[in-house]
Amino acid sequence: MTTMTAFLRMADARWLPVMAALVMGMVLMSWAPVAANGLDQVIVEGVWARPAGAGENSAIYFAITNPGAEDVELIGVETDVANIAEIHETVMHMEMVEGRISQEMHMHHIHSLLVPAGETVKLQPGGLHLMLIGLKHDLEVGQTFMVRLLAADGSALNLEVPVSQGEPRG
Ligand SMILES: [Cu+2]
Repeated sequence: MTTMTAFLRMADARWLPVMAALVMGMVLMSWAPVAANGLDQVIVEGVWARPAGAGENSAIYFAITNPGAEDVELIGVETDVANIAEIHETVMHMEMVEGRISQEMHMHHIHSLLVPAGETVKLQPGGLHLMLIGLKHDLEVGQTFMVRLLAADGSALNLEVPVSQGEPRG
Protein backbone atom coordinates (compact mmCIF):
# COMPACT_ATOMS: atom_id res chain seq x y z
CA MET A 1 0.00 0.00 0.00
CA THR A 2 1.43 3.36 -0.98
CA THR A 3 1.43 6.42 1.25
CA MET A 4 -1.07 8.00 -1.08
CA THR A 5 -3.66 5.23 -0.73
CA ALA A 6 -3.15 5.32 3.06
CA PHE A 7 -3.85 9.03 2.95
CA LEU A 8 -6.95 8.47 0.85
CA ARG A 9 -8.23 5.86 3.27
CA MET A 10 -7.71 8.32 6.13
CA ALA A 11 -9.78 10.78 4.14
CA ASP A 12 -12.78 8.64 5.08
CA ALA A 13 -15.57 11.00 6.20
CA ARG A 14 -15.15 10.33 9.93
CA TRP A 15 -11.56 11.57 9.79
CA LEU A 16 -12.44 14.84 8.12
CA PRO A 17 -13.20 16.82 11.31
CA VAL A 18 -9.89 15.63 12.82
CA MET A 19 -7.94 16.58 9.70
CA ALA A 20 -9.71 19.93 9.52
CA ALA A 21 -8.77 20.56 13.16
CA LEU A 22 -5.12 19.64 12.45
CA VAL A 23 -4.97 21.96 9.46
CA MET A 24 -6.59 24.77 11.46
CA GLY A 25 -4.06 24.18 14.25
CA MET A 26 -1.16 24.43 11.79
CA VAL A 27 -2.59 27.65 10.34
CA LEU A 28 -3.05 29.19 13.79
CA MET A 29 0.47 28.16 14.88
CA SER A 30 2.00 29.75 11.81
CA TRP A 31 -0.01 32.95 12.39
CA ALA A 32 0.65 33.26 16.11
CA PRO A 33 4.16 34.82 15.82
CA VAL A 34 2.81 37.53 13.51
CA ALA A 35 0.13 38.51 16.01
CA ALA A 36 2.73 38.62 18.82
CA ASN A 37 5.11 40.92 16.98
CA GLY A 38 3.36 44.20 17.66
CA LEU A 39 6.46 46.35 18.22
CA ASP A 40 8.47 44.68 15.43
CA GLN A 41 6.31 46.29 12.80
CA VAL A 42 5.91 49.84 14.13
CA ILE A 43 7.72 52.79 12.58
CA VAL A 44 9.36 55.28 14.95
CA GLU A 45 10.36 58.66 13.53
CA GLY A 46 11.86 61.89 14.80
CA VAL A 47 13.16 60.46 18.08
CA TRP A 48 15.08 62.80 20.40
CA ALA A 49 15.71 63.47 24.08
CA ARG A 50 16.33 66.72 25.94
CA PRO A 51 19.86 67.37 27.25
CA ALA A 52 20.13 67.31 31.06
CA GLY A 53 22.69 66.76 33.79
CA ALA A 54 23.36 63.75 36.00
CA GLY A 55 20.70 63.49 38.73
CA GLU A 56 18.24 65.57 36.72
CA ASN A 57 15.30 64.45 34.57
CA SER A 58 14.90 64.29 30.81
CA ALA A 59 12.19 63.29 28.35
CA ILE A 60 12.11 61.37 25.07
CA TYR A 61 9.84 62.28 22.16
CA PHE A 62 8.98 60.58 18.84
CA ALA A 63 6.14 59.68 16.51
CA ILE A 64 5.14 56.02 16.48
CA THR A 65 3.13 54.60 13.58
CA ASN A 66 1.39 51.23 13.69
CA PRO A 67 0.88 49.94 10.11
CA GLY A 68 -0.44 46.61 11.38
CA ALA A 69 -3.97 45.26 11.70
CA GLU A 70 -3.73 44.89 15.49
CA ASP A 71 -3.46 47.65 18.09
CA VAL A 72 -0.12 47.88 19.90
CA GLU A 73 -0.20 48.65 23.61
CA LEU A 74 2.96 50.18 25.08
CA ILE A 75 3.31 49.27 28.75
CA GLY A 76 6.78 50.41 29.66
CA VAL A 77 10.28 51.54 28.81
CA GLU A 78 13.70 50.38 30.00
CA THR A 79 17.02 52.19 29.86
CA ASP A 80 20.39 52.17 31.60
CA VAL A 81 20.74 55.97 31.60
CA ALA A 82 18.16 56.74 34.31
CA ASN A 83 17.01 55.32 37.64
CA ILE A 84 13.38 55.35 36.51
CA ALA A 85 11.86 55.43 33.02
CA GLU A 86 8.10 55.85 32.65
CA ILE A 87 5.46 56.69 30.06
CA HIS A 88 4.05 60.12 30.97
CA GLU A 89 1.13 62.20 29.89
CA THR A 90 0.94 65.96 30.35
CA VAL A 91 -2.52 67.30 31.05
CA MET A 92 -3.85 70.79 31.54
CA HIS A 93 -5.34 71.00 34.99
CA MET A 94 -7.93 73.69 35.69
CA GLU A 95 -8.95 74.69 39.17
CA MET A 96 -10.55 77.57 41.00
CA VAL A 97 -8.04 79.52 43.04
CA GLU A 98 -9.48 82.38 45.10
CA GLY A 99 -12.47 82.64 42.78
CA ARG A 100 -10.40 82.64 39.58
CA ILE A 101 -9.75 79.85 37.11
CA SER A 102 -6.12 78.77 37.25
CA GLN A 103 -4.49 76.54 34.61
CA GLU A 104 -1.54 74.34 35.41
CA MET A 105 0.37 71.72 33.45
CA HIS A 106 0.66 68.42 35.27
CA MET A 107 2.23 65.21 34.12
CA HIS A 108 1.55 61.75 35.39
CA HIS A 109 2.66 58.19 34.85
CA ILE A 110 0.41 56.14 32.55
CA HIS A 111 0.63 52.35 32.49
CA SER A 112 -0.72 51.81 29.01
CA LEU A 113 -0.37 53.80 25.80
CA LEU A 114 -2.40 52.48 22.90
CA VAL A 115 -1.10 52.86 19.34
CA PRO A 116 -4.23 51.89 17.36
CA ALA A 117 -3.91 49.85 14.16
CA GLY A 118 -3.23 52.13 11.19
CA GLU A 119 -2.60 55.21 13.33
CA THR A 120 0.27 57.43 14.46
CA VAL A 121 0.68 58.59 18.06
CA LYS A 122 2.95 61.56 18.66
CA LEU A 123 5.00 62.00 21.81
CA GLN A 124 5.89 65.68 21.99
CA PRO A 125 6.64 68.50 24.44
CA GLY A 126 3.46 69.43 26.34
CA GLY A 127 1.91 66.00 25.67
CA LEU A 128 2.90 62.37 25.84
CA HIS A 129 6.56 61.58 26.54
CA LEU A 130 8.87 58.98 27.98
CA MET A 131 10.14 60.39 31.28
CA LEU A 132 13.68 59.72 32.45
CA ILE A 133 13.91 60.33 36.19
CA GLY A 134 17.28 60.55 37.92
CA LEU A 135 19.83 60.48 35.10
CA LYS A 136 22.90 58.41 35.93
CA HIS A 137 25.11 60.65 33.80
CA ASP A 138 24.90 63.82 31.74
CA LEU A 139 22.98 63.72 28.48
CA GLU A 140 24.78 66.12 26.18
CA VAL A 141 23.72 67.29 22.73
CA GLY A 142 25.23 64.98 20.12
CA GLN A 143 25.30 61.90 22.36
CA THR A 144 23.03 58.91 21.79
CA PHE A 145 21.72 56.29 24.20
CA MET A 146 19.51 53.20 24.02
CA VAL A 147 15.99 52.62 25.31
CA ARG A 148 13.79 49.56 24.99
CA LEU A 149 10.05 49.92 24.48
CA LEU A 150 7.89 47.13 25.90
CA ALA A 151 4.44 46.11 24.66
CA ALA A 152 1.65 44.17 26.35
CA ASP A 153 1.99 41.31 23.84
CA GLY A 154 5.58 40.67 24.95
CA SER A 155 7.22 42.30 21.94
CA ALA A 156 9.94 44.91 22.43
CA LEU A 157 11.78 47.49 20.37
CA ASN A 158 15.25 48.93 20.93
CA LEU A 159 15.59 52.59 19.99
CA GLU A 160 18.74 54.66 19.61
CA VAL A 161 17.93 58.11 20.98
CA PRO A 162 19.96 61.20 20.03
CA VAL A 163 20.23 64.01 22.57
CA SER A 164 19.08 67.20 20.92
CA GLN A 165 17.59 70.64 21.64
CA GLY A 166 14.61 69.75 19.46
CA GLU A 167 13.34 67.29 16.89
CA PRO A 168 16.24 66.46 14.55
CA ARG A 169 15.72 67.50 10.95
CA GLY A 170 15.97 65.07 8.08
CU1 LIG B 1 7.10 63.48 32.60
